[in-house]
Amino acid sequence: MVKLGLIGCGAIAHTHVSNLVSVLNNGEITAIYDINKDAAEQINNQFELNAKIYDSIDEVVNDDNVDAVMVCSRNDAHVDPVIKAVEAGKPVFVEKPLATVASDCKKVVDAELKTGKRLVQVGFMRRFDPFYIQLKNEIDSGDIGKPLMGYNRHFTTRPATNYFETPNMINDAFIHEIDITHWLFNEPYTSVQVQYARPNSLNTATKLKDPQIATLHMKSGAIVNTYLTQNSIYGYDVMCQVIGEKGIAQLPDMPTIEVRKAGHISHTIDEDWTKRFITAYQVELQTFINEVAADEKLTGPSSWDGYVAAVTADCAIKSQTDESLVPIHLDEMPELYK
Ligand code: ISE
Repeated sequence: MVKLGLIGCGAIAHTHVSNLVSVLNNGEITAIYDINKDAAEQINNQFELNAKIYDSIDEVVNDDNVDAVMVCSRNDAHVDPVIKAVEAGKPVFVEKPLATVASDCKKVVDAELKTGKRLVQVGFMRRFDPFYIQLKNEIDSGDIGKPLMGYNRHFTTRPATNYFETPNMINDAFIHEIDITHWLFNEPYTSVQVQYARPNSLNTATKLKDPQIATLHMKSGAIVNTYLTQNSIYGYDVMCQVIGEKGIAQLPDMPTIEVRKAGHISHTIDEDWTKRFITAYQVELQTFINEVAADEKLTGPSSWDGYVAAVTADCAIKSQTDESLVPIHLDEMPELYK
């Protein structure tokens, strides 16, 4: 049994813990910390975890009854616990983004490189989604020819948090497409541009410009557009279409059953993103637990992937200021991540 220390007890922690206690094997929460102790107690009671509730991150990380750490705190509070876990030599699963700025991600990469071992898995769960995996296999098979361009839709029903601001569209939402697109296309980005479309009058987040369109340019000349909103109102809707030289591959429009009734054909569209990606959340965490249990090299998205995404996100946030095309420069990938 892999004993896990949980840091941060918000919505995504509930998703992971619910999966842990009901579907996953070989993992249990033994220690918890949240800046708000009531939240730690609430999750402990709700899922009958019987975990020890601590007053600090250090106590969780250094508890002998903790084999690995799960960081589910606010996006801007990931780095400290991740580095502490790495320095204690403990594997750590951290929710996306690894950090909200690339310089913080670099600190994690450097701390991990010092240990000479991969200890970090970042929660880019889309890489574990069965449909994204099929899409990648199709592209990698070469059957649609070289990928030339693409389109993503990333529509969230309503803002993920009540403090959602314009840059969060990038480092909280678009970060998923940043990670998945270069993984699908097998090549690095050269530049990114963010533009604003007509403002949605139904957007209630006063510090959020919504909707946005982000364009990623790749080394080969391939271009991928992503339409982003946190106010789709009608439901959570994710699409990815890749256009190749000989054909097109795309995610199913709605991965739910089709119903024909009363003169209509319909699909249910969930409001909640965790339902669309529930399998992906389960497989990513089970993969982490299995690899930790077997003391194997972690194979999920690495801190380097988190860093690459954050470098790109930094450039996209820069573009948000004047909608210009911002060049992206990446360092050489260290051996540990190859
Ligand atoms: C949220 O934080 C997530 O991570 C979801 O996967 C994403 O689709 C949503 O837009 C984000 O706000």
